Amino acid sequence: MKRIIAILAAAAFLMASGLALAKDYELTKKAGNYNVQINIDKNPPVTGINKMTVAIKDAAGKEITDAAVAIDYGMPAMPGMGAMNYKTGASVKGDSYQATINFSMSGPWFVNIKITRGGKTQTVKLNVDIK
Ligand SMILES: [Cu+2]
Repeated sequence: MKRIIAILAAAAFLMASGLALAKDYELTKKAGNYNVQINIDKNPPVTGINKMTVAIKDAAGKEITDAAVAIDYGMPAMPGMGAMNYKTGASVKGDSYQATINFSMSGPWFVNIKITRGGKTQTVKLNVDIK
């Protein structure tokens, strides 16, 4: 009996610590020749301020830090609410780009990350469900 309780306690502890270690929202997408890794500091992303990190690598795996990165995000029109559209820039910090995104309400949002480099723009499109 004691043994069973010990096993149950160990299992509960492992589950609790697994929740505590829940990872950032993370996603990798391709845009042209680039591999783009997107992280959001909240998982799931929440209403209000969320910090987004965008890491861009070329086909050879080299980090790209000389692009201009802009983010368009918003929500299409829904009953009782017109379409919402916001823009923000992302600035280089170390090997990646950082942006602050303010989701003003819960629900489905689109996020378009525009990467301009050498006169060409590639866009990464994602949909996030804001809690
Ligand atoms: Cu809405």
